[in-house]
Amino acid sequence: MQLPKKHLPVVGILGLIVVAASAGGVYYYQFVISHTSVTYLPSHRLVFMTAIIEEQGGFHITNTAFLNQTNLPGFDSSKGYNLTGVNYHNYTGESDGKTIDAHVGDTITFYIYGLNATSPCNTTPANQCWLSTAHGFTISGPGTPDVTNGILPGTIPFGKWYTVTVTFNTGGSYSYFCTINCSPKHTQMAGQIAVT
Ligand SMILES: [Cu+2]
Repeated sequence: MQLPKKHLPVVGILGLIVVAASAGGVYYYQFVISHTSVTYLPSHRLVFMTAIIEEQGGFHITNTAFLNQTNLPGFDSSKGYNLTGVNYHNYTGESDGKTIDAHVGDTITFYIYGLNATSPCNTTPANQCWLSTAHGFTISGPGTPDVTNGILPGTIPFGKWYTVTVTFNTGGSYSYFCTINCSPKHTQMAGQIAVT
């Protein structure tokens, strides 16, 4: 349909109002509503990590996925997890390789492989060496996560897999860290779990 030319400014103004209104709606939805009323269905996340002495990188997240079924994947400390026939899909989390995002009510299953690494000896104090053959793993934060599979604190022997499943019912900033004195930089072997 051809509009008469004299109506064009009116159409233009109406168009601007529609654009402004929808932009305002998006703004209201994203910045006013979502921060107060959005709730999340609890999800089950799988977090795959490696653990090596801090001098060689410490904990490192290699993949993250949502588990879309109630049964946990098969697990063996020598072979690791078995995702054959498991209903899951990958997602991309934080990019620093150490931070895990979750929502209150989420369950996280960790799969952590202990990488072998010879720890250096300190010269000061003299001959202080770290002869660890395993890393440890635990979580601390504003609440105590419910452990539904595995144990916490746990042990990650070099060359073996460790798994633990925890549910976060309290929001806040958690940290996970090694509990075995494995290297001079052991106390820095840690990462964050942001539960929002
Ligand atoms: Cu360690």
